[in-house]
Amino acid sequence: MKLYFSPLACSMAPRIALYEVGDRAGVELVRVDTKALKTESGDDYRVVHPLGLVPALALDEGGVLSENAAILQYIADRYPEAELAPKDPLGSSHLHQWLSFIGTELHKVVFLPILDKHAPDVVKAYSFEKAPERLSWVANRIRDRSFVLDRFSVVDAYLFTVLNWAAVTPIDLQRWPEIVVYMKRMHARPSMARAFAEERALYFDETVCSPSPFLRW
Ligand SMILES: N[C@@H](CCC(=O)N[C@@H](CS)C(=O)NCC(=O)O)C(=O)O
Repeated sequence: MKLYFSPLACSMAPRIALYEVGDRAGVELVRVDTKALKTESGDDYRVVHPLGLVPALALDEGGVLSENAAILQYIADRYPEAELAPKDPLGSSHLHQWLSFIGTELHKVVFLPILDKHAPDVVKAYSFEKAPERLSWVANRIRDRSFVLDRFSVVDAYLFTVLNWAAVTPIDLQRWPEIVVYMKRMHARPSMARAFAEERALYFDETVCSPSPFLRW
């Protein structure tokens, strides 16, 4: 299996999930420059994913999966012993509910426009205005829980990855103490700490800017 990723992008979520699985996943990590649309060896990334987006997961049996929600679900289903997703129908629907919410309401509605330097100010303002209600919804959910679902799941991998971006936006997560506690708890998990440390090092190597924004966990 090959996971195509870009440092600290949403592709960190499947990396975390694969670290939870451990060595048996036998994953090869392939870094992508999403601006140049090239892999680190100079291959045209559009051959893997025509839209040039990460993550993409090239499967041993052939074919490529894209979309975080699908890739995360696939990893959880392929390695059930890692217990990365509930198995009962309602638990499974809650997993889909949260993966969809994170992918649409947080990733694309809130964070993408704020992080995209080409997004017009009016779009950024719209996203900034939408953030508090959505983050309060997350905070309410995790107030008395260790994880979004009853136990650790791929939802937490995706949520940690996306909320991590707040550090380089004007969104101050300190307004939601439950989220801060959750992020610290997630970062204490070996799979998260490893993925974050590795990708953070690659990211700052690439951008040559101060690492301080991502130091807070
Ligand atoms: N809906 C896709 C979104 C993927 C996505 O937006 N990936 C970003 C990184 S977080 C990307 O590849 N951006 C590069 C670009 O927009 O050119 C998913 O959930 O996987």
